[in-house]
Order: sequence, then C-alpha cells, then structure tokens
Amino acid sequence: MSYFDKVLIANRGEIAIRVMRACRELGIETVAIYSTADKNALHVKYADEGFCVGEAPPAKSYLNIGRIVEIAHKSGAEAIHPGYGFLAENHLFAELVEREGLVFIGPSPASMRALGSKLESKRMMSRARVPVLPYSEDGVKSVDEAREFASRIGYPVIIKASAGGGGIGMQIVNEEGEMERALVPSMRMAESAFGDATVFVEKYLVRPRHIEFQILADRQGHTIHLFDRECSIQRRHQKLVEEAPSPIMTPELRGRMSESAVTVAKTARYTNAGTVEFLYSGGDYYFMEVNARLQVEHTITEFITGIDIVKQQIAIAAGEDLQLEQADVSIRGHAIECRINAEDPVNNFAADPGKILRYRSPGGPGIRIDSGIHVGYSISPHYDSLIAKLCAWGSSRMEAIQRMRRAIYEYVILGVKTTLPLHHAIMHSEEFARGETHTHFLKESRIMEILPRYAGEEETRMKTLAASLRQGKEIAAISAAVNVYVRTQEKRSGS
Ligand code: MV4
Repeated sequence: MSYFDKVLIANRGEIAIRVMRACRELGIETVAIYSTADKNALHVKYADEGFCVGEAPPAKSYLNIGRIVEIAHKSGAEAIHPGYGFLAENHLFAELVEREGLVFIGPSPASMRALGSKLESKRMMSRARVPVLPYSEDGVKSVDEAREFASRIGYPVIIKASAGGGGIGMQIVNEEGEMERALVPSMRMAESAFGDATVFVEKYLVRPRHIEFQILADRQGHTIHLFDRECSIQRRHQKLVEEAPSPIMTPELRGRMSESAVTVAKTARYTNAGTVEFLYSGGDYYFMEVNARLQVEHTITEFITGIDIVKQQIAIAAGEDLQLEQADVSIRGHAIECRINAEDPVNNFAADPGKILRYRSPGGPGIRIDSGIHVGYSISPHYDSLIAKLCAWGSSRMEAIQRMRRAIYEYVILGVKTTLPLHHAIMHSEEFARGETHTHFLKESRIMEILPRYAGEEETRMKTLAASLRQGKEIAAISAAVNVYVRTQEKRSGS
C-alpha cells in the first residue's frame, strides 16, 4: 500500500524522471505526458504509461491544462506532480486539479496565489517582522510617485513587477533622471508577461548574495527547514551553479535566517516543499519571495541532508504528518550543482539544440547526474535548454570542488555545445575557490575572458575522445583526455 496508486507527472525532461524515480521507490505507478516532439523522450520510456498531450509548443502541450486533467482521469491517476516551470506555480491549475477531485502535489492554491503577489508577500512578512528591504507598499502608478518614493529611500532603487518573479521586468534605476525610461517599460513588461502591470520600487542592493532556505511543511502545520543554498552564480536570472550550504553561512546567521524562513512559511500557511529566497548583503538579509514549487537545485539539499524531498512532497500531499522534526535534520558535507545547458557560453549562451552523438556521464564517489538525455536524443528548440544537472558531494567544500572538477572532466556530451567548459572554468577559478560568489560574479570575473581557451580545449578533448571511441580505443581515448588535462593543469600551474 502506498500514498497513491498512480501519479501523473505534468512535466518533461530530467525533473519528470526525478519524480518518477521517487514514485517507483514508493511503489506508485507513473503516467507520463509528452508532446509530439517528445514521443521518444526518456521520461516517456521510464513511465509505466504515456499519453500524448499535444503538439510541441508548450501552450499546446505541457501548459494544456484541460488535456492534462482529462489524461489524469483517463489513466486513473489520483494525483498530479507539476515538477518546476510550466504549471508548477499556476494556482488556477492547482484549483482545477482539486476541483476535479485529484490531488495537486504542491502547496495549496490559496498560499500559491497569495505568494504570487510580491507586494502581498512583502506586506505579510513585514507584519510578521521578517526583514524586508524598503519598498513602495502600494506599488507605484506614475513616474512622479516612483521618484517621490525613491528620493525618500535614496538611489539606487530597483523596479519590480508584483506579479513577477525570476527577474522578469526588473529595472535598476541609479538616479532620478533614469526613472521615466525605466518605469514605463517595466509596467509594459509586467502587463505582457503576467497580465498585471502593478510594479513597485525597492531599495537596490548592489552586490548581494542570493541565499535560499528549503522548507518542508505538512498539512497539519508542522514546518521545518532543510538549511540553505547559495545561488548567486546566475546569468540573466538563470541560475548556473548552486551550492549547499552557503560558504558565508555561520551558525548564528543560519539561526536567524532559518527562523525567518520558517516564519515566512507559517505566515503564508505554506504546505509541501517550498523555498524562501533572501538577499544577503553586509551582514544583513532581506526576504525577497517564496518559490512555491520544487526547485531545480533541490538535489544539493538532498545530498547534504540525505532527505528525499520529492518523497516528502508525495507523503505530505497524501495527508501524512511530517515524520521529521527539526532536530532530526543536519548538514553533512558540502554539495555543488552545475546546470548543464545546451547553450554555447562562448557565443552569448546561444541555445544549441541538436542530436546527441556521444554521451558518457561521470560517476564514482559523490557524483549525481539528473538528466533526460541519451545518445541519439534530439534536444528540441521548443523547451528550455537544461539537459542535465551535475551534482558533486564532498566531506568539505574543497572536496566537493575537486570532485566537481573531476566529474566535469569525465563528462562527454558530443553533438551540441554545452555549458561544461564554463563550469570547468568556474570550478578552477580562485574567486569560486574562495567562496566569493555574488550576483555579479560572472560579469565581474575574468572567466568569460578566458572561457574561449577552455572551450577550445574542451572541443579538442571531445574530438580526440570521439575519434578514439570511434575506433573503439577507449583506453587511448581516456589517456588522451588525461594528457590534455595534465597539459592544461601544467599550463595553468605554470610548471
Ligand atoms: C534584487 C537584487 C538587488 N536588490 N532586489 C533577481 C530575481 C529575483 N530572485 C530577485 N532578484 C534580485 N533582486 C534588490 N532590491 C538582486 C537580484 C538578483 C540579481 C539582480 C541582477 C542580476 C542578477 C541577479 C541575480 C540574483 C538576484
């Protein structure tokens, strides 16, 4: 007997497989949905049964709410897991799922709706005495209003969409003269992206760290945190490297921030898995928003706590009490995640869809790969470029870095350009080794300058490897790769 007999996973790629793995361990049958572009995808092969949900464009498939619910009924699924992205934070979908007598494996529609408004969230958390940055509480509707508020709190300020997230529509304003040129596009972007033009002004932190706390809360009000993750290495608000715990965390700071994170969850009457996002700067932290979903980077929290967050989600959604107390969870070691995207980091991260010609994933001590690709798989241009998550755990941060370096070196993906060379460069950078990661890390570091060299080496290495693999000379291939690596190391160490 398990929590559910059958669950439909309303997603694709690595996260669909991740949820199916938890279901398989729990003895729950799985239903995959797939677009016409994904009919040969790994998540369809992995599931117990699959249904075509529509054509490739997400609006016709993975966002096709009515068709997804229809398939859930047709397949006999009792619950739906949304993964992340797509419908994961769509309270209308969650409401429909529940109205249809199915279980939504995620937060309640009510808390999802409340947390979807940044202004509503800030008001709620400010009343609960959680630190928030100075912000225009009722939003701003005109340039004069925005200027008046900004003059009170002092520039620089940042304009944000209340219904937004992930940095969409954000505009930094350094002085009064820039306000008009910033406000109008922000309101237009908010209207077109979220159907709500409400924007607000907030004090801008110039070089903050992005630190978030994982929350687990059952439907009976038991709420715990599973510690912190640092997600500061981003490009245009797309995270690239995450680590747990944050390298700057101290027991005292973690005590204060985790207490605030649990307060945020309880104030929002949050249930299931969620993430409370803070900005940290100069010893102070400020609540930003709640991500009311399972996050891509949940993996590194699983690595340092040993807790399967997806299984916890399923149990909570089935009405179970949390079996964990705060005293039961602790941090062991350090974990890092590198997002492997089918993008060319040397060519402004241009998406590089295509067919996977060679694929060899790393392994060995402390390595985890969550991916949805295989040799012969064609990466579609219709969906986001994340093709795999490479995670490394070590007993210390330095061991995690060393393992990540090794795993990146072992990873062979031929046929599309990927962010592997970028991760190689980041993992070998002194700034990263020193834990000096803030939200402008990539922009301000030399990494993007030296990247072409790494990418070139990576290309050479891959071609050497592919040539040898083609002739079946695996040993020669690995030794050739080792030689390139050794030469690279010698070059790097100047010896
Ligand atoms: C900020 C900020 C600095 N000051 N707000 C980005 C998306 C969302 N998670 C919140 N974000 C930020 N909000 C204030 N008042 C910095 C970020 C931020 C960021 C900003 C620019 C470039 C990259 C960034 C990466 C993470 C967070």
